[in-house]
Amino acid sequence: ALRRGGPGDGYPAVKRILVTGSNGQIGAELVPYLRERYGAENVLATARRRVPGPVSEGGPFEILEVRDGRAFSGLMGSFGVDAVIHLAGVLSARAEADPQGSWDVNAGGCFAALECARERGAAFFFPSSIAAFGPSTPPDGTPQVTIQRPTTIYGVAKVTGELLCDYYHLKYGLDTRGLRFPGLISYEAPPGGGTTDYAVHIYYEAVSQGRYTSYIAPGTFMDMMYMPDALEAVVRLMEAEPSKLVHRNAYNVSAMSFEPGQVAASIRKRIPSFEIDYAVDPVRQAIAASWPRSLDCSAARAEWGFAPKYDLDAMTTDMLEKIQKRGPTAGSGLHF
Ligand code: AKB
Repeated sequence: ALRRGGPGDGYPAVKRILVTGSNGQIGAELVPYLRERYGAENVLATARRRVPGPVSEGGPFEILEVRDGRAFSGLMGSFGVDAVIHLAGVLSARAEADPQGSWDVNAGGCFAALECARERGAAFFFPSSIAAFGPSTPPDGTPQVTIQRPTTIYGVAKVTGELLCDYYHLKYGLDTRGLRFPGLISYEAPPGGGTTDYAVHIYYEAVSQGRYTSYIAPGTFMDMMYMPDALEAVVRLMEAEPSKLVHRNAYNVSAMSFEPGQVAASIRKRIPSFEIDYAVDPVRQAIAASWPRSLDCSAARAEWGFAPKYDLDAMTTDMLEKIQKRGPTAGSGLHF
């Protein structure tokens, strides 16, 4: 869908890409990554508000509320969009505090975005999640195709998004593609309101406080991935040969599975005095317990070459280095 150039033409036929939710944890890094790869002028970042920085200043930027179909459709036409990366959404724990409002943004926003993509025949990327699974899903080696009965409103909207993407592909031939993201760890923009966020906060607190109180209980395993691997996965999937994509919406992807004590042990290899204790939040713990412990990603590897590079220790080294360099304030103070 994002593949550049035609066979033998020697010149890249660069796509025009619209990204929603560009100020979020993924968007803040994916927008500069896409601009670098496809040309800044070809990537239109959109978000509900303008935040000074690379997203709004490094290329085209427009304010967009994703449920406003008319405004969305207008931007699709004026920018000549042929690929939509739809990232706007409310994360799992925050969504539980407002199920109705978050359904509206997560499911309604996805539907509005798909409709706009349909009008122009644009390719479409949807970020699903490990949240699309629930307690009745096999938790270890969770298969690509399995039971999906999530018990969070966020998860229900993710399954809905996957099904809508399938429907638009089947009914309208839209080139929809998606990934079931695990917890994503990054240092550029902090996540907000997720269940896996502890695995980001812990690094900031390790640098600023030398200790961390985890809201997730010891022994709770969840799938995770470092942001550089997530960015590469999005581009690999969107550039993949369409005929190879059997499971389009959406692929299991994960680079590691760990529990809080293991992150602490990894941090201790670099900061030996680091300490962890626990004050478990029942809401986020219940969500975590309903998700898989480790995904089977063989379909992603076989169909489009998913190949993450970072394991826990490599990620810890990079996270601590980057946070130490820029100062720990960027990610602290934004805890859910
Ligand atoms: C969350 O915790 O809500 C997200 C996710 C796994 O989708 N990081």
